[in-house]
Amino acid sequence: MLVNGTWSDDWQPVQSADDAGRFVRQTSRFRHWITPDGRPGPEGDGGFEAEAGRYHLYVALICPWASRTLMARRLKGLEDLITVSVVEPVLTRKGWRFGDFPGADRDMLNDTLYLHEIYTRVAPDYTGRATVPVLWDKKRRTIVNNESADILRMFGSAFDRLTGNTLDLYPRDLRGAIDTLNEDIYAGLNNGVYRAGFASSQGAYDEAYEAVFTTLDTLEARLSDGRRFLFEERLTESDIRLFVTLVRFDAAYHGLFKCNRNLLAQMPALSRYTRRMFALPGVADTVDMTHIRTGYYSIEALNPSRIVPSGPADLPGAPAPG
Ligand SMILES: N[C@@H](CCC(=O)N[C@@H](CS)C(=O)NCC(=O)O)C(=O)O
Repeated sequence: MLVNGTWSDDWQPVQSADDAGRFVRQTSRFRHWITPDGRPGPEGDGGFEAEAGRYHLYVALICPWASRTLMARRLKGLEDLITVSVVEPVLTRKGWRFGDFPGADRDMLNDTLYLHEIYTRVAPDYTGRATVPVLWDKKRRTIVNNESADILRMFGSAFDRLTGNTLDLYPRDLRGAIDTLNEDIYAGLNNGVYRAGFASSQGAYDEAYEAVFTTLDTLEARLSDGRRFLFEERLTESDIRLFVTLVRFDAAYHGLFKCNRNLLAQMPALSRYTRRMFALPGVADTVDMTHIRTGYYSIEALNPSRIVPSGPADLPGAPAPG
């Protein structure tokens, strides 16, 4: 991580822990919002008006948080308006790196090798982890926002006047219910799997494992009536937030993060749902099983040999076995 703008060599992929060994995720620092007219959003400064070609997204395809923003970019038809760079899947001792791994990019925009250089360019005294996603403003040469939940929400509506896209990922009448469900999915599942994987005590792991499978059981029951999405026929940001964790579950969380009561493939409604989401136009392009597998299993603290398992077979988006 960065400490006062300098890369610290004792960086660990495992984030901080509390006294009981529970994994603690850092809060994001850059919280400005792109809005249709440049007025400030719920947090941060104004001056970030929705414009074609002005913004750039730095992502990792291994990362569920970054993948939320990539999915929203596709589903909201923002591909021609917002450019993207993908880091390599392996988190190095200096954090995310740009390079030649298939499906990754060089940083053509800021000409950096490591993502942390982008953070210090904007905040020379930055202390914290240099995380993806990063939403970059080419005009003001600064970071707009590095919190995926914010980026997902602003992509949901800020550019609608430019794109004419009317898909409403956060409809007014569902907002309360979406916020509650997002919170449950975040605590029990999105972050729950990380709490299981990065727990540093048995008690913290047990607690997280319990939360993960309680949440999955609740969602399996909710989807068993055959509904297409979490809110019946309406695709919302909750679906995006759920999908990014489900699609990684059997490939990474079941094995590496020890969330192994069962595979997602053994939960019929959730499996059907995951494939349905995967089949939505453009979504498959945001899922790269090679990046996901290589990236997660390269976390040395959890997998010292860094051997990438071959199975399980038949994952959505995985290259055919052979
Ligand atoms: N709250 C952030 C979390 C992002 C995050 O934790 N990203 C991870 C990858 S999945 C990361 O970049 N980690 C780098 C590090 O910890 O040094 C968000 O949702 O945007």
